[in-house]
Amino acid sequence: MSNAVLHLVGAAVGEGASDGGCKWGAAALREHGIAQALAATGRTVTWGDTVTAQPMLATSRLNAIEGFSERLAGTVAQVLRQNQQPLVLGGDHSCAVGTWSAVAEHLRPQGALGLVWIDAHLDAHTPDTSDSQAPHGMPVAALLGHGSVGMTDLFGWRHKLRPEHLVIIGARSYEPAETALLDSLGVRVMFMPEVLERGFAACFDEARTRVQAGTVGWGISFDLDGLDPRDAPGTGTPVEQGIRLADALQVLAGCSQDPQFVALELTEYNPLRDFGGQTAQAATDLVCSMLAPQANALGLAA
Ligand code: HAR
Ligand code: MN
Ligand code: MN
Ligand code: MN
Repeated sequence: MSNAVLHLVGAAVGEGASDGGCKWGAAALREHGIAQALAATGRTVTWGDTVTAQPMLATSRLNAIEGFSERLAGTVAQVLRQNQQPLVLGGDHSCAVGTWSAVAEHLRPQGALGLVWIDAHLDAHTPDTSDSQAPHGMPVAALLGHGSVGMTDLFGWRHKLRPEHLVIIGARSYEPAETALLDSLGVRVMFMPEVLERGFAACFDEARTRVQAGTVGWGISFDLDGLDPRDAPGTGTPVEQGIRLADALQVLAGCSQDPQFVALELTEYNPLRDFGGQTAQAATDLVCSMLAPQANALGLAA
């Protein structure tokens, strides 16, 4: 899909996290010039609507995210119907429910969705297990069919993602209930010690092979806190010892050229913690690397 028009969708949501700063992430990336940078790689870029969470129309925080998820899903589904490639810019990671539900719905007539989830966290809580009750800690569980019906059953069906079609890379902050759920379902998780030992390249290679097997399309949900905070301090919840930016830029370069690559999502950018714009630039470089029409468009090795 590398020749498709790239359609940027802002996900203005911070209500899914304890610190709401990510709500301003997409607007700040836009101001930083992310669309111009993508256009400079040779892609045709258009900005669509920004979808904004509206807590004043909801009965609870979870309910606000449910309503937001439905509207974001509708927007992403429309982008896909136009044969354009969605780039969803968060926003806290609760936006993944809307993004990937829409991609799964779009692919459903042909087959299943594959997803690589890069994150310091597992995001595999349900409302029954989460101490924080923060919805951005729940999207993986919801996409796997566990959690509140308003998050699991968008478009009227459940299990948007099958466990064998998901790989999580970079996890290093999580609770026992999350590993219990993912273990019971058999999800492949590459915890950070494995990434450090094998290298991000080998891990991503395995992840891509796994999510491509038995699926008709795949994408990446990139939580910026998967990166090391030395390279990306401006995230909702930084955790030490992550994936280095230089490795990510090199390994992910040109990954969207795969004909089965459908969508990219970049989440948890918190401009209120991004003094000097280091993280905005990291985010911009990352999406340019992944979405460039040629792996060498930025002078990076393939
Ligand atoms: N596990 C913690 C919780 O559920 C932190 C969750 C989410 N934080 C994120 N997600 N940034 O990736 O409260
Ligand atoms: Mn996350
Ligand atoms: Mn995270
Ligand atoms: Mn967690």
